[in-house]
Amino acid sequence: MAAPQGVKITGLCFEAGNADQAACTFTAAVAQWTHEPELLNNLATSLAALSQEVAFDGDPQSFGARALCEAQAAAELALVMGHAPAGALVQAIVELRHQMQLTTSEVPSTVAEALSLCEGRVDTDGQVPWVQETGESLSLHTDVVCRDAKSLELAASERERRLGYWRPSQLRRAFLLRRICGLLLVQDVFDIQVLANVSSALQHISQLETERSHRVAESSRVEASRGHKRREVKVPLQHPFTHQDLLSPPLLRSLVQLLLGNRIELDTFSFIESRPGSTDQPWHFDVPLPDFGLKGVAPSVGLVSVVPLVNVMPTNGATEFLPGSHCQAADRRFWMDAETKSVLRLQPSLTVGSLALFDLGLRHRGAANSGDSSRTILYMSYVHEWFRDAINFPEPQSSAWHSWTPTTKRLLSRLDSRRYLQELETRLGVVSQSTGEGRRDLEL
Ligand SMILES: O=C(O)CCC(=O)C(=O)O
Repeated sequence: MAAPQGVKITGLCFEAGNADQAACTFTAAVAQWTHEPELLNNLATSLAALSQEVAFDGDPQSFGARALCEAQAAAELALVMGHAPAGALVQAIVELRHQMQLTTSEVPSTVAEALSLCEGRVDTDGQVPWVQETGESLSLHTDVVCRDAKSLELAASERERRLGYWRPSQLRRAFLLRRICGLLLVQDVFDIQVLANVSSALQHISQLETERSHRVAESSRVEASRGHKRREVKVPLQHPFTHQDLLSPPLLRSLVQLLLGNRIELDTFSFIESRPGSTDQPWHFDVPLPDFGLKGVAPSVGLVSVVPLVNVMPTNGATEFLPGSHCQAADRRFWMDAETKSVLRLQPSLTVGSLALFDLGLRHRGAANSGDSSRTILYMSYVHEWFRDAINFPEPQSSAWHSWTPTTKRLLSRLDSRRYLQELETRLGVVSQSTGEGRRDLEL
């Protein structure tokens, strides 16, 4: 069994004092189970206790002041993630910060402020502005909060990278960016050597696919054209692509857990190559998404991770996004002609090692590559285990299925495909490995 990710941090906890030890332990626990609001609540309590144990000289940058600010971020997050008792804790921490004169009510509370890290002043005047703002009103903040690449950035400190955890204010930031913008840019997540191995394995696959597509007239199931001089190739499930440091390095894993939970699977795992001369794709989202019938921000069905294997920028066709377009607008087609409307567009540059993480419902497109070399990215979508993209990834059906009426086909699709698989296994004389038992306890 793999060692819990939090182990690196807990190792350090043994040397700490009491409140320190508790904060340390809950930091490790949150790194391991970021989707659990109760753990965030416990982290908030321990950070608040820690802040009261250290001497405070009035400096808002002091350790105690920052610990209290992080405590507030953890408690707020626990509250929006559904842990109601965190509400009282938030109030208590806000009160404490007032007493220590770490907050002021001069500055109005805004979502943008909640996004600032604990290094700066975070005013809350007793309210948690963003907790109430879960619906349509959040989209009013898009132009301010998502205005440029810098505002969407999540940069781990050296310590966070080394130990593989995010401090609560960073998690709060990620949570808000997903909600408001549908997009975050995360710096330095991947081990460069892992990506170098992936890149060289891909060059080989790319070469084989090119030779193959010359031989095979029809595009194969492995490769799909994604537009002029652009193709998507599924990566094989073998080394180095199955390396955990590629699929879920600790900082990414923690974000995916926070934003989606821990019963998550990869749905798309491909690389996308756009060659010099490729043109802009139309604005789109990748999969048909359930309509939750909610105005504003819908729960996230999944997240796409764009992992550049070369530095990407507007000149070589970095992916372009319409921040905020994941929110349900009255007219779903509103975003189709973004060219002619004054909507916010962003085409962030990304360096190798970083990634763009965007909501599956966010409109985006691969842009024209006007450079002189190919632009290659890995394209990985993390989805809830209950989500199934039956359009892009239809399951195989039996020949009987093809003879049924549309209604029967629709209703019996998954039953038919299970039966079809079983029949194939029987014919091949293989014993089915597909019991649900092995998956039940698997968590991210
Ligand atoms: O190439 C890109 O940057 C994005 C590609 C994309 O969105 C797609 O092919 O659906």
